[in-house]
Amino acid sequence: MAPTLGYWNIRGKGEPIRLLLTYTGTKFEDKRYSPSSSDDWFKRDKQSLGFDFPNLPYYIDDDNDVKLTQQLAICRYIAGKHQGLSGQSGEEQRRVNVVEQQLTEMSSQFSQLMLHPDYDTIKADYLEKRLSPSLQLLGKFLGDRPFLAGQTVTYVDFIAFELLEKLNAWQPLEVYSKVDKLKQFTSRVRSLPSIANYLLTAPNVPFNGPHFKWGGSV
Ligand SMILES: N[C@@H](CCC(=O)N[C@@H](CS)C(=O)NCC(=O)O)C(=O)O
Repeated sequence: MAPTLGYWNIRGKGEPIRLLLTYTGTKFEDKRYSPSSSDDWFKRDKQSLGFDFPNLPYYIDDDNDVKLTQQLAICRYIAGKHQGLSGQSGEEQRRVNVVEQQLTEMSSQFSQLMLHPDYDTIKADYLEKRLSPSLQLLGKFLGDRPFLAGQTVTYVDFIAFELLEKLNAWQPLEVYSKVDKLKQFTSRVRSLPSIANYLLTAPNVPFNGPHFKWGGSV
C-alpha cells in the first residue's frame, strides 16, 4: 500500500517532503487538508491516527508499520531508504547534519517575522541582520559543489530549495540577485528531471498558512 503524506493544502513544511518523495520516485497519497475546513484535521484525524506527537506534516507507511510526524524525522526516514540521500561519506553526512539545523533556524526566523505583530517595523532589521548574513554563509558553505553535501543530491537540498524559492518570491531583490551561487543551486535542483516534471504539474497553492503576513494566499 502506498504511504500517505498528510499536510495542509499549502507548500509550507510539506513541500520539501513532496519534492523528496518525487525525487525518490516514491508513489504516495498526497493527502491535503483544507485550511478553511481545518476540523477535518483538528476534530477528526489529529487524535485518531495514532501518532506519538500528532501534527502536520505526517507520514504513514503501513507496509513498514511506520507512523511519523515532525518534518525532519519524515525527511530522514524517507532519505534513509535510499542509498546516499543522507550523504555518501562521513564528511557529507556531517555537512547534511549541520546545514539541516542551519536551514531549520533560518526557517524559524522567517516564520517568527511572518507572525510578528510588528512585522512592518522589524522587517528591515530582519533582512539586514538575519537574512542577508545567513544567505551569504549558505552560499559560502555550498562553495563550488553542485549540491549542499557535495557532488550528489541529499534530502537537505529539497529543504534548502523550498526555503530559497520562498524567500526569493517574498523579496526578489534580496536572495538570488545577491548570492549567485544560490541561484545556480536552485536552478540545478529545479532541472532534476523528476523535479522539473513535478513543478510543471504541482498545484498552485500558497507558500504559507493564512495567518502569515505574506504568502498566505496565491
Ligand atoms: N515541529 C513540527 C511543527 C509542525 C507544525 O507547526 N505544523 C503546523 C503547520 S506547519 C500545523 O498546522 N500543525 C497542525 C497541528 O498543530 O495540529 C514539524 O517540524 O513538523
